[in-house]
Amino acid sequence: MSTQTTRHFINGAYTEGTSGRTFENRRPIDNTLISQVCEAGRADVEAAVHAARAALNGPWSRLTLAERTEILYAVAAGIEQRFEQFLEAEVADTGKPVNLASHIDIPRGAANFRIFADVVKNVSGEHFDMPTPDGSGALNYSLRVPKGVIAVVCPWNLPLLLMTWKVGPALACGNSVVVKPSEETPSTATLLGEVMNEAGVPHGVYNVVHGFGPDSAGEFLVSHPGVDAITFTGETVTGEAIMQRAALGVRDVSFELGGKNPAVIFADCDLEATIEGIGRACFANTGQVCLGTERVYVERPVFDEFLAALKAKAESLTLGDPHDTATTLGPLISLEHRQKVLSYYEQASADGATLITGGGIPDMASPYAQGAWVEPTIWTGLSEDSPVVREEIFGPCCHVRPFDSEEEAVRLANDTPYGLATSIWTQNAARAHRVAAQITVGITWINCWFLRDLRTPFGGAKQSGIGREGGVHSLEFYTELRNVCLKL
Ligand code: NAD
Ligand code: 6OD
Repeated sequence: MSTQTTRHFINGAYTEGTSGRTFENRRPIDNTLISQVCEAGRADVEAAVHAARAALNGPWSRLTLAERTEILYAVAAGIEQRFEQFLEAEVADTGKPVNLASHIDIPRGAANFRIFADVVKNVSGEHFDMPTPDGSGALNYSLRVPKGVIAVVCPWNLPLLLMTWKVGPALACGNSVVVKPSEETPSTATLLGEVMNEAGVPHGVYNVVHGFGPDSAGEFLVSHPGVDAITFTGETVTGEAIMQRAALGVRDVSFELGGKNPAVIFADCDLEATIEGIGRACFANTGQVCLGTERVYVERPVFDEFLAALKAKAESLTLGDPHDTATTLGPLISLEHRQKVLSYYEQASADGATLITGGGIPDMASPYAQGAWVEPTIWTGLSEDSPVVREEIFGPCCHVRPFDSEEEAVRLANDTPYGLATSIWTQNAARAHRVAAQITVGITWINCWFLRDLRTPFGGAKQSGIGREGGVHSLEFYTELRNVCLKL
């Protein structure tokens, strides 16, 4: 069987580019080869940015808002028409269960275009009448104009969902984009090129270049002076590197970065619903969700009961064939990432953790023995300064610790350089409200987790990000607000 090639998508056409270099894309379930991926050189990134600029100055800018949004609805419909193709591509790249990808990743890929088409159709501007010395007056009004060519640099954990979460609003606001998908998950961004063409998106509006970060497509793209702004989702340390590049030319950034998210569970919570929510927050997508919970603080009276129930939840997860509807846990994204996660499992044991469940590599039958599987894992008994409690692991694991007062819970939750998300579990609404106000994060869930309304502001505090996207908040990043003063 011939090996497939994953190509760049530049100016409406697939191309192998000019670098002559390729890299392997492998299935994390069994480490078999999916495709050889073309790696973009500087010339390929240059071609993509050039195409994006030409489209911006050409046909894309001449469309009316109604025409542009109709095209975005067609993109959403196109994803839905090719649902199975997107699903298969995402499942191959990530190993996530079809149950998960078919309910979250792929539907959100379509929804991200629809919601932002709706948002931009309903934006109103501001205007101010002002007096002038000659008495005739002046009218100030604001215009929102596209920011330009946007670089979209993506991670691997929710590839289509997180990429379209940026491309949807960028295109809705009239920008053009050059996307750099994660080297681990190049397939769905590539497939989207076909949908863009079928939906009538002018060539050059949506471009995809493949490669790695440093000294590869990612760095070439964010360093390119033809890029007007950079939206990035990934690790905080990568955000720091990109921000240095963005400083050249004083380009704007929107960053969704790492987290070490706490959950705070009070004794009066609905324990069954809490276990269900925390089980998802710790283990969904094999713990590879930036909003996931890796620190769980539980009020002492329910600590033992909670821990036993969470252990049972972890042990009920079924690993295996992603196409089997009984499968609830996939592998990690790669053997390399598994090495990182396992190093924290070893660190936990070196730091004297009590292992409640998991802690290693599961016994997987053929053909999965070569895959990047890891056991869902729970610890207690670590001190708060252990790297296991301080650093983002991005695996299916959590540390659970008891607390004795609301003040202590808030102090523990806030003791981190990150500030992405938290969840609070209690039936006391006043307390929930009080605690929510004190935990420094961008996103707080009370008695739920990852319940998303795409109109709401999304982003992180502290080292978890810069800026907010979602609904009208996305317009702050994807448009320039221009004031016009008309002397009457
Ligand atoms: P990563 O930072 O390693 O890579 C993300 C992307 O950046 C990849 O496409 C990579 O090739 C590229 N890249 C790496 N170095 C670069 C450089 N110097 N210049 C330009 N591009 C570069 O992140 P990851 O491992 O793919 O994803 C996991 C991380 O993403 C976790 O830290 C997770 O918390 C975070 N994340 C955050 C959010 C959020 O909303 N806050 C969402 C998803 C993931
Ligand atoms: O739901 C979203 O829009 C979003 N940005 C989710 C991020 C998940 C992180 O892994």
